Amino acid sequence: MKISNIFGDHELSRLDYALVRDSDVDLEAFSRQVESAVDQHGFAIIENAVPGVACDHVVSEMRAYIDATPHGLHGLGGTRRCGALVARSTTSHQMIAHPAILELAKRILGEQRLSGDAVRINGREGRGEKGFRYPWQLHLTQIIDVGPGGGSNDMPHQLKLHRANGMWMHDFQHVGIDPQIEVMWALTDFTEENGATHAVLGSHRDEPRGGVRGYGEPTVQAVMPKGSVMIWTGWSIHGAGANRSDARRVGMNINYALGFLAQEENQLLACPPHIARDLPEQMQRLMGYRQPAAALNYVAECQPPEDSVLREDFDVLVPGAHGHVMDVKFDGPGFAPADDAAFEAKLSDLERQKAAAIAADHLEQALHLKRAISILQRSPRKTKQT
Ligand SMILES: O=C(O)CCC(=O)C(=O)O
Repeated sequence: MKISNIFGDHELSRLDYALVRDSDVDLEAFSRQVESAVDQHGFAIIENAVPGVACDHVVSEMRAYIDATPHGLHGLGGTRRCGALVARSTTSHQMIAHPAILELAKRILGEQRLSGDAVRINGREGRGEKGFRYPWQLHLTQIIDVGPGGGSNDMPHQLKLHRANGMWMHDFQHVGIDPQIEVMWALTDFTEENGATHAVLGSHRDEPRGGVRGYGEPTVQAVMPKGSVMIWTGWSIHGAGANRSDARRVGMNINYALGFLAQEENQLLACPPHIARDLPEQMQRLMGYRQPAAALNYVAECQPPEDSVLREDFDVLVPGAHGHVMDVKFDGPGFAPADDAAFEAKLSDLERQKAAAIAADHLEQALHLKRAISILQRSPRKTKQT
């Protein structure tokens, strides 16, 4: 459907992912088309991005959390919102790491390919040729369940039309940068009646980018079958619609943002190391279990997350938990004494402390000690040989 507003002539473009999945259309060419639609209109829809049954699985994996959440928790009116999807829904991973979405995130965030944007690093400016890209990561994962009556006077949405980039402390609008993209998966069919997301097409091109002109413009709704996904920029004005049907409208909002900004939903807390440890590396990295640039995001003894918190027995309260080799010429005595007798004495002392902690029902303390024992046992005892 074509519309005209103060931002020009626009349409909500729809691209069919079946072209990539079932024929030989190249993923990069497809993503470039989506990117071009987002660039022109601020929004684009990918249909058939995943099979409908995958959406049903996500809803059933999240059902207990959705049902345990009141409408309007945190003042969000007629919507129920549940996050921590990486930890709670394995099926959501195929959407969170959907190849077309990741390609778009790479292009729009990493390479800043939308009009007016550029990557700017150390005085250089460009469009993200290899090695000259911004790091980006997952920013938020959230089921948005708009119940019947959601958006009515009785159950008002408090968010209404807005721009996601309104959330940052810094005013990025004059910087020529897209700090985040938003993605809304239809887990049930999105219809006009049940509150499909409203979009003000072209509003990402307001001047300045965070301007207010777009809020009075007519919206189009993201009517789409389940398994489809709408993508928009952090500058694009949008909002959940009212649900006038008698069924729930269930969407899954997954946002991505630059890796040197704070995450809206803290992924490292929402999916803590003891769960993240068992996930695929791609998912760990998307959440931010990595060092996105230079020293950013290190842990304890300047270690990357994968060499610290993601290791089974890493314990920040245990000296030497880094497990790296010590050199007697430069380093201290290490966690593992070089002398065999001292080593055995330390081991049995830790065992004794652990047994005492268990006997006293100090299970947390016992866990630290268990890890300390494990680290002691695998600690390099280089000092002995040198
Ligand atoms: O649920 C929707 O359709 C949009 C929700 C939204 O824009 C938001 O909460 O930021």
